[in-house]
Amino acid sequence: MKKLYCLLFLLLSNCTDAVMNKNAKIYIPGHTGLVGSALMKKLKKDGFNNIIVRTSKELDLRNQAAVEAFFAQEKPEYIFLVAAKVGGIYANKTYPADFIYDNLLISANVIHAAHKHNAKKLLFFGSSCIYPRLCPQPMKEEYLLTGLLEKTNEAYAVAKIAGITLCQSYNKQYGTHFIACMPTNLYGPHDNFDLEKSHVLPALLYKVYRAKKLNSPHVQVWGTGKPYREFLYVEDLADAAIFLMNNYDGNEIINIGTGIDVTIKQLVETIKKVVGYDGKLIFDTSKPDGTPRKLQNVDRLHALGWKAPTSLVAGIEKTLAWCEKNHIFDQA
Ligand code: GFB
Repeated sequence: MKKLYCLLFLLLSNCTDAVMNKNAKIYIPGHTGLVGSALMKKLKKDGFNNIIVRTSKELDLRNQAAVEAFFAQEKPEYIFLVAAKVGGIYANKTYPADFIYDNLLISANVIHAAHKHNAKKLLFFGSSCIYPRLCPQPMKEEYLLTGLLEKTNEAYAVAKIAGITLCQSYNKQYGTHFIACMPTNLYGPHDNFDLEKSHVLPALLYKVYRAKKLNSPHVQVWGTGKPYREFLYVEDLADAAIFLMNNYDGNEIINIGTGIDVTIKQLVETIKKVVGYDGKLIFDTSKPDGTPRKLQNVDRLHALGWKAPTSLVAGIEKTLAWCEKNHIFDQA
């Protein structure tokens, strides 16, 4: 029955000839960030030669008129909508107004302009925090909007759910090909390593690296260490995104992850091994744990033929090598 469902789903969701040709006009709003950088690298490596970008200084995506003028001038065919205000649990909890305002405007302006200027296809990037705080694990796409959200990232999650609904509504009303993927927690080169605003993996990699360098007897970890998290190496995400742009055209959201999660304690123990640090861990339980678990069900993605190749250890090793090569932790 499951095989038949996946086959049916494949047939229905694969009905467009939108395989990008190498000189297709591709626009990547947010090209300098974690995901944007990985996408740029992969698209160039794959021979795509007509990629247009603008820095946030050159084009403020919250400014509707400016976005409209850019699309009227450039008329991009394919859009990887990775631009967003992102951050870890502390940033989400502390700046909710910025997270909902910026992300709502960016999605509405870009998606509307993409429709108005007849873009062939757009891929919207959501996040696994859109799912209810206590939904069954692993989380299937159909669990969306079936329960209360995690309070620490509610503003961001609501903005991302609005982005999904924008895509689905334009598809319904105008027949656009706007698809939406839900990546799990990401990490890799070009990440944000700010110890307050970043996500857990870059923060702990930095802290453990610094503790080894300074011979500190211990490292501080936020929360209890008990929550589970799933981590996807960002270059795998870039590969999956291009795969979906070429092979998926469903109106349903699609999860992107590894299907494997670890506790925060297991994560920091893995980072200690990769860095070669054997000091103690101090858990600061005054800091929030957030969602207890958010493991994504990736059957839909696997049924399309894509699987994440990079293991957590290999991904952390690659990220550490990139940080050392780019002197990210030199001021440690
Ligand atoms: O990655 P993170 O900040 O965000 O935190 P979420 C994951 C877990 O790691 C939490 C713990 O339980 C943190 O308490 N943690 C331990 C740490 N030490 C640290 C540390 O030094 N820094 C950080 N940042 N965490 C985010 C959402 O939730 O996930 C975003 O707020 C987005 O909106 C993102 O969805 C993917 O995984 O809890």
